[in-house]
Amino acid sequence: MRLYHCFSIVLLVSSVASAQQPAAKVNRVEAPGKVNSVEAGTINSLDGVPFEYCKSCREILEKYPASPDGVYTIDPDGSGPFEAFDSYCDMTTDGGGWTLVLLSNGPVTGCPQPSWEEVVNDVNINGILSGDITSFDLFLGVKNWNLLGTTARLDMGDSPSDLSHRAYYTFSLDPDNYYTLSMSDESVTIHAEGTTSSPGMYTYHNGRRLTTYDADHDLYYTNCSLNFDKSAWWFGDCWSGSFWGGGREIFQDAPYWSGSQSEYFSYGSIWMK
Ligand SMILES: [Ca+2]
Ligand SMILES: [Ca+2]
Repeated sequence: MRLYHCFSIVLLVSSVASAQQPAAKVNRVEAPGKVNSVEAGTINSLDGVPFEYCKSCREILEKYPASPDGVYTIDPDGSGPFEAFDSYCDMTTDGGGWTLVLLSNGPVTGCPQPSWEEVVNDVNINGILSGDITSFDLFLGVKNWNLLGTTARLDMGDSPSDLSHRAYYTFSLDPDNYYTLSMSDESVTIHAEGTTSSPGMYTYHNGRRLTTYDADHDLYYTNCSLNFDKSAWWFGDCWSGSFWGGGREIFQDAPYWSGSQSEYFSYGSIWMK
């Protein structure tokens, strides 16, 4: 865990040495209006300047260019009402600065089963968030996604170092219509398997609304989430694949796409920048 101050670039000079040391368990800002008041025993300020978290992995890397991959605390809306939270940053791939928003290591831990309130607001994790990206699953609350950037990166394959697909999209979610998925400008850089360049994410799920087990916004006559292990997803009628797989009874419990044949993966992730 690393704790970085993002108030001013001036501070970078005086604080960069200590900032690159692993920090103790990170402080939470107590209330939105008390940005400079954090829990006792943690950093209250640097040189008298109130503490602020960086808003994204991209901002951390801009201000601390030597930052490695790992878990960081970010606060995407800054002094706004959303609480800061811990997430994983990819600081090396394609220039770095990528904030993890969705991660599936299906065979390891199953899938998160967030309610609508949880999928909007919380960091939904199976396992333990750590620097080992193959050891947990994550579905970051969708209210944060637009704040992290406008480019999404999709990785899928046997592991982070053995990818079958990588694609980039201009990406946003519509909070006024159940976080409808809007993707465009697909750009594929790795395509080692299957018959479609982008395995179902763009070709089928673009324009779909987000559904959870307790909030049915899909086109099927029942709730697709309940058919597929209570996973939250941008179902249509119901899918051409999902990062969470089909549930334990029918399809493998891992990233799966039916847009082309035999696309079963052990690892999938989506990043924003
Ligand atoms: Ca905030
Ligand atoms: Ca339905």
